[in-house]
Amino acid sequence: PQTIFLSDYTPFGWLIDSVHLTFDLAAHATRVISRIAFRPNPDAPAQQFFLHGKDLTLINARIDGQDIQPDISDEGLSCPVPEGSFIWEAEVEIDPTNNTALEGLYVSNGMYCTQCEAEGFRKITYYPDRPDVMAVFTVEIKGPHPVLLSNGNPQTVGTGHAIWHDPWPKPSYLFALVAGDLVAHSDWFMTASGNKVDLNLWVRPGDEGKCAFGMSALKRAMQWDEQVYGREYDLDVFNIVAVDDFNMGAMENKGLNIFNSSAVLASPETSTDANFERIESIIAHEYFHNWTGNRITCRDWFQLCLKEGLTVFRDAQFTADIRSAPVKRISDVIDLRTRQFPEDDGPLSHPVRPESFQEINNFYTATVYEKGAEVIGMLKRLVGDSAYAEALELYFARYDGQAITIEDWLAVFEDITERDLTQFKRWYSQAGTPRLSVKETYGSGSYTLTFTQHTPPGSYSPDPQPQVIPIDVGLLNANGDEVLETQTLEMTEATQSFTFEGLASRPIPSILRDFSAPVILERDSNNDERAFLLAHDTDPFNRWEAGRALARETLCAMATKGSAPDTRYLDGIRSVLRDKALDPAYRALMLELPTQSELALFMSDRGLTPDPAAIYDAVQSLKQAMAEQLRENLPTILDANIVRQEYKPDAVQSGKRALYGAALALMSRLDDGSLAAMQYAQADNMTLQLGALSCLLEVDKGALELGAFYDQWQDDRLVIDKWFALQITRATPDRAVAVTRALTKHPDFNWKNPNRFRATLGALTGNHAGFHAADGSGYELLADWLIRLDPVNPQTTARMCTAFQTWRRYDASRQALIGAQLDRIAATPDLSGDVTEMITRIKA
Ligand code: HT7
Ligand code: ZN
Repeated sequence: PQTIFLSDYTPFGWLIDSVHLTFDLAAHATRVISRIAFRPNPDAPAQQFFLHGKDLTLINARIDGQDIQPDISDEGLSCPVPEGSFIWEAEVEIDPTNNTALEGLYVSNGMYCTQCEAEGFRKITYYPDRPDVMAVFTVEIKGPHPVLLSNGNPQTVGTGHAIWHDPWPKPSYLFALVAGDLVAHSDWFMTASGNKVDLNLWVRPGDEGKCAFGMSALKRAMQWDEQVYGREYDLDVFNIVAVDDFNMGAMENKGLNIFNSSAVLASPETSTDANFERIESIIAHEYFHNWTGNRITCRDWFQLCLKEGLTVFRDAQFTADIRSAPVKRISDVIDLRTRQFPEDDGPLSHPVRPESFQEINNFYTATVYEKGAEVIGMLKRLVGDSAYAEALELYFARYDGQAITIEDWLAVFEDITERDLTQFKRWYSQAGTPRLSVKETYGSGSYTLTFTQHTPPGSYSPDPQPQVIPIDVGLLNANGDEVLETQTLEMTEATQSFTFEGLASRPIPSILRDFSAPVILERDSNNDERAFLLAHDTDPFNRWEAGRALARETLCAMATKGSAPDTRYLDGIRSVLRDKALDPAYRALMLELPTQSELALFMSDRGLTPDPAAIYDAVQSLKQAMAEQLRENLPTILDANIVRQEYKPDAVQSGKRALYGAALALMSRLDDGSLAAMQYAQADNMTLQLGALSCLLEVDKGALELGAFYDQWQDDRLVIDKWFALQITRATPDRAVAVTRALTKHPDFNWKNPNRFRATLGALTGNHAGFHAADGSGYELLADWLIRLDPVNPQTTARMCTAFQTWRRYDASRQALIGAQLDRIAATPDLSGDVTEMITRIKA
């Protein structure tokens, strides 16, 4: 495969005035006719005319009405063209039914749909398939389907024929088409300027009852974007379509968002509170792309974080605003530590803006998305809220309709604040998670914090330089009173001191409040101080963090030294749990233990070799100890958090159910699951039903309920995904591989469906001790299936290779076992470019 470099960027030699596409849909032989008006790009160097194209059968091509015979390769075509403007016309044939890669035009359950980001449009017709070529599209669709959709506004719409026109210039990756037997859940939204927008959520017949929440979330997002960012919707219609076979969560195509059905369909009976919250945030995310991604897009794919980092940041702000800000922040940090820190710490580490790639699909990563959002959060913290708002206004005004770069993005902040962001830009170009260590001194009322930053060198950044780190700090006195309110310290040097005067006694610092930077804080603290902050910190994030750090410390000591659970953790957690002034959702998060993979990273960061079985045993013992410790309190907590009102997936109710569920899991260890069994029988919503089943399986009960669950839900594909995943997630380490293997033989294991594949093999990789079984059976089973899936769907296969990215952290025997599977995958004949790149990088 070819490596592409950011430094090689050259603009395309032509601009496009208009694109007219006609689709004649047929299962195996869809015809696509294109008519494109090209004109020379005055800002581009002279070049050969080249159009991308993949897996296309060219029927004919014409320039200004004259037949031509272009040179065709696997990647596209080239031909001589006139010096000035010209009209390109081509007819190609494609086979959507045999398109199992789910990229380009494909068929899912009889429905035609497209996925063009990043480079899927070239599988539809010959075109300059790059984000900096923006054009106005008109699309005509012919096909025997009741619903025919494309981007923009409808011009003619009926069964068998439709014409759509999108007035906003867009790159090809935002093109979309849908055709099928679909039904709409419809509503409308009045924009602040008084334009009425028709809203439709298109689903398969039978799914109508799962649309109401998605629609209401869309309206909340539209309103929020007007109120907070002043962004209005810009077409007469906004369509969302739910599709069962989809590689990711959703796609922001202009005016026609396409969603994985798991990311939009919901009902109280079939969806958990977590599902509802995820749906709300994905709908918001895709909607927010209308401005951050669509109206202003990326010049090239190296700039992916320009749209993704900013849009993740915006969707997080939205969730924080309409739910709980501390709970959202804590959840995001858990996610960052679970997915992004391991990526940045291993062979797949790359900067937020990578400088080279082979397959762009492999760079839709936690680093680009989540660390990309953290970088924007730091920028906002450094410049302040009002400068951020002004910079964003300028951003939208200056770049509307353009395809731009990170330099352009930073320029608006420099112009508004007159700050030099040269050093800040290192967050975009340096890979790796900075380690921030702290030393402190106190004397004569003067307290000094000295920070040192160090980013471990990696292949992408062999010599990392100091970054600008906003460090939010508060100080407490021994009574737990705040003697210094949160201040943002701006660290720019490798080592830097900050002094606070006039303190009556040595303070207890609360450092990196609100997780003000994506770094690993290395502080020589102790469990007494952590327990103090768990009891007193006024910053909700750091209070939670103190509990998490205590849990990590005690679990690490239990796993490596066989220590007993630290009573300071158990006592501290009990106090928090009993504090009725605290939001139940927050208390539920406090009860959650660090993930086993987080503990593995924590240990390897300390130079220890993590033993997955010992970590698992430590977690089980600590849960048991927590249950014993809270024995007296659990009934009260359970009783106080039963929701008696009609089900609503809002923050208040879901917070109570989260705390109830966490308490029930502990209670099940004391009563052998009898309360959980009762709750399972009475549950009238999926949160309670699945929660109860999970508690039962965790204490090795629930076989009957598991069977009953399948019988009840066998016709609901999204619920059956949960049934697959839960059994594997809850399996003990010695059984996880066998359970997974058995489920891959289940008649419902449709491995070509990415959701089902992820619910099964993805769940295995999430069962830390099961996947890392000492005999290597987890590695072998995953490799078997990756090898099988690759020719069918390289994109999903490549994403799942990341399960091996942490391999160097484990013992020699596990490394050898994983290494052998990586070699086996690499040696597979005709391995896709996607997977080849991933395996090569992981092995490097
Ligand atoms: N911008 C989209 C990213 C994406 C994608 C979505 C679905 C299938 C394949 C895809 N490749 C890239 C989704 C988003 O971040 O909003
Ligand atoms: Zn996105």
